[in-house]
This record gives sequence, C-alpha cells and structure tokens, in this order.
Amino acid sequence: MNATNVLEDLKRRFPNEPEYHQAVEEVLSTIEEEYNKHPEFDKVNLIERLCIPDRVYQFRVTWVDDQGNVRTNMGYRVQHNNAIGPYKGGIRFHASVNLGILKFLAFEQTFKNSLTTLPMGGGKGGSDFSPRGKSNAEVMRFCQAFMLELWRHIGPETDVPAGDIGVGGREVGYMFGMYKKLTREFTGTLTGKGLEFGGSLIRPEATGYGNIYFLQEMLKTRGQDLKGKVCLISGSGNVAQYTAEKVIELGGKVVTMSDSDGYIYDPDGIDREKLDYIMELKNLYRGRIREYAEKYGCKYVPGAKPWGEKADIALPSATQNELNGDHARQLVANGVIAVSEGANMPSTPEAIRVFQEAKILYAPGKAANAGGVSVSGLEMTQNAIKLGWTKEEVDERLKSIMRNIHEACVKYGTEPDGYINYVKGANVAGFMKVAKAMMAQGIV
Ligand code: NDP
Ligand code: 2IT
Repeated sequence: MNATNVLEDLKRRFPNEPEYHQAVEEVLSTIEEEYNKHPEFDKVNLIERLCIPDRVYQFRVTWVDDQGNVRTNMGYRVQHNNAIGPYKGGIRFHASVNLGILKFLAFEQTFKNSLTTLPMGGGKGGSDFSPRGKSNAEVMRFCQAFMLELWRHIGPETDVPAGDIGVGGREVGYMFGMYKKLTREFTGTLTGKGLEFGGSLIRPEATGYGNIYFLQEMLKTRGQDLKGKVCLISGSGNVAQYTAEKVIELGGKVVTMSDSDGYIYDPDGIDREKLDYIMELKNLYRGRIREYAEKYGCKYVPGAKPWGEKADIALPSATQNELNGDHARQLVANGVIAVSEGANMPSTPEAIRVFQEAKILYAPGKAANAGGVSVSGLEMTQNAIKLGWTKEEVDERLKSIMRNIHEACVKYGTEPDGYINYVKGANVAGFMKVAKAMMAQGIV
C-alpha cells in the first residue's frame, strides 16, 4: 500500500469531504509501515475495503414546527464496518452535519470501537437539524420523524446508535419511543437510554470520566498526577461537563469552558457548585456559557477558543478542528504538558505535529474518548442479559478498558527514544484487530 496513492484516489472519488480525507490520511500515514509487513492484506485490497463505508443511508426528514411550517432536514446513517461486531456509533444533530463529516466520524469510530476490546463495529449518523432554539415539542417531533426512516436500518444485532453532539438523553428517549412503536419490540437498539428503560449507570459520565482515566495513565508515564494541575476545557456539553467533574474530583483546577459563541475564563477555578450551575444552565435551560461570566463576574471572550490561556493540560471537548497549529504553539509556549481529546478529531494535523515535535503527552480522541462507546457496549451487554450493573461495577470496567487502551497505545506506539506516539499506537492497535477479522471473513 502506498498511503499517498490511496488517499489521492479517495479524494478523486469522494471530493468535497475534507474531514473524511483528514481522518483517513491520519490513519493511513501511521499504519502504512505495519500494513506493508503483511503482503496478504494488499492482495485482497484490504485498505480500500476498510476506508470506504460498507453502506450509507440518506433520507429526507420532514416535520412540522410550532408555527405550523413544514420543515425538511437531511438524515444519514453511515454503516462503516461490522467485521468485529454490529455497527455502533452516535447520532449527531447539528447545522454543520453533512455526509463527509459523518463519514469521518464513522471511520474513526471503527478504530475506536476496536480499541475498546468489546465486539462493536463502526457507524455514525445524524442530521443537519439544529436543536438550538427549538422547543421540546419540536425536538420530539423531529426525533420521531428521523426514526420513521432510520428504524428499518438498525437493530440490536445490526446497528446500535447512541448520542453525540445535539443528541443526549432527551433525544435518545424520543427516538427510542418511536423505534419501539414501529418495531413493536423492546430491545436495546439505542444506547444512552434513561435508567428506567434499559440505560446504564455511568453512561452519561463515561466519555468525560474515561478521558480523565486515560489522562491519568499518560501522566503516570511521566511520574505525574492531576493534583493542582490547571486545565483548559472547551465545550460545555455532555463530554465537557463530566470531564470537568472528574478533574475537580481528582484535585485539578478547571479554568475554562466554552460553547460555540465564546469561552469563559475563571482564574479561581470552576468548583463543584459552579459546575452544578453550568449543568443546570446547559441541560435544563439550554442557555449560553456567557451567562456564567455574568453570574460569577469573570472574563468572557466572545468568538474565541480558550487555548491562549495559561495551563498545564488541555482537554478539547467540543468539536472537530477546534484547535489549530497556532493554538497548539500557544499551548506549548505556555507550558502545557498534556492534551487529551474528549472530542473527535479536535486538533488539526498541524496542531498534532506541534504537540508531537514538542514531545508532550498527546492522546487522540479515538483512544481518549473511547469511554463513552465502551459504556454503550456495556449497556448492550446489560440489555442482552436483562440485568443492570451497579455504578461501581460499570465504573471499574470503564477504568479497566481505559487502562487497556493505554497499554495498547504504549505497545504499538513507543518510539525508539521512548516517546509514546499515541496516534500511531491507537491506529495500529485498532487497525490490526479489524484487519485480522476481515481477513478471516473472506472477500465480502
Ligand atoms: P453536546 O452537544 O453535549 O455538547 C457540544 C458542545 O460543543 C457544546 O458546548 C457546543 O456548543 C460545542 N460545540 C458544538 N459544535 C461546535 C462548533 N461547531 N463550534 C464550537 N463549539 C461547538 O455534545 P457532546 O459533549 O456529546 O460532544 C462533544 C464532542 O465529543 C464531539 O466531538 C463528539 O463527537 C465527541 N464525543 C462524544 C461522545 C458522547 O458520548 N457524547 C463520545 C465520544 C466523543 P453550543 O451549545 O453552542 O452548540
Ligand atoms: O463518538 C462517540 O464515540 C460517541 N458519540 C458515542 C457512541 C456510542 O455509541 O456510544
């Protein structure tokens, strides 16, 4: 395999999908060497079969807003690869959603899910519907209309969606209700469900907690821990909130959070009580992070990212490409020792190069944020055996999965000088399992 040629070919066949190209390029450039040690892979064109999704569903979603207007959005489900288990991955509702973005997310998910050690393939779905400013009733009608198309393509052994940006417990609940009505079956086809109807304890917390468990493992390799460390967090949604919760619990100090309008900087640290306020503001009132600055009298910077503030650790937890080369240089210049990604592909390729050249600890999302889908996998298991595990049991399993992922990264990513290249480690480890499964299953 020649990574450059494969990528050029994909760009020609699938133009105008820059995020998909970006995700593929990162993986190909890091697995090329290992791949070429296995000539049997190339004989069956494994690489193209792994980069191009198995199938993509695209549909129109029509719903009626509160004023009686008939509205349309696009709906998608990308089923990328099911070599190691049913397709699994979240659903994103955001105005920016398009096929290229969902293809990048489904591709990444395939490697991430492989790393979790659980039997899950990779998929992703979503819509360009924006929940922002919509009433509860509008969100419900949209979720129902979306499921009216999607339900034929998913199932507990086929494809199991969950949440992502713009899709949390409320949306999963509405989609599950409609799915159940259409199929006339109560199965664990969506994860991230409410606790009363098959959800798992710790699932809402899992991505953020998992990221911090992974960060702890990274810090240990340098004889460090989180105590007293100043952390920058971007985003203020599900992942950002529980990342902050775990940092605070472990004695770190969170000084920033953000949303798509700007960021707040609180030099005294966001403590438990202030975080409760943010959770209420975001999850209940669906307000803006600016209101935090008004309430606590701290700095609010509209239209900017938090990466220029001085800190020890950066935890990007909002969206893709939110941290560029300039941001990365600022972080390094300010003495950051670790960057651990709660979001999917938040750092641009240039930013990643800056972190790696500075030899700081840098964990890509597909390793560091795998805790969310891991607990989704544990939710599937609990649904299958019709039992619910305790909080302690799920949390222990989550910790152990994050430790395993860290070990796999160390195994496949340690360079001759001892620096752990977590990007290479995660990509090679994730790839090898899927590749072996595909080889064993023949040319399909
Ligand atoms: P939420 O919708 O709960 O929160 C998203 C946060 O990011 C909000 O603060 C939002 O601000 C901000 N944001 C979203 N889009 C943009 C944008 N284009 N520019 C700037 N800010 C933006 O989503 P999650 O917390 O679930 O997801 C955050 C990230 O984590 C995503 O990359 C997702 O793919 C990833 N992830 C999520 C997992 C999960 O289990 N939920 C698991 C693994 C990864 P605003 O309110 O203004 O839109
Ligand atoms: O990006 C992700 O891993 C998620 N949004 C969670 C997917 C899941 O199936 O729980």
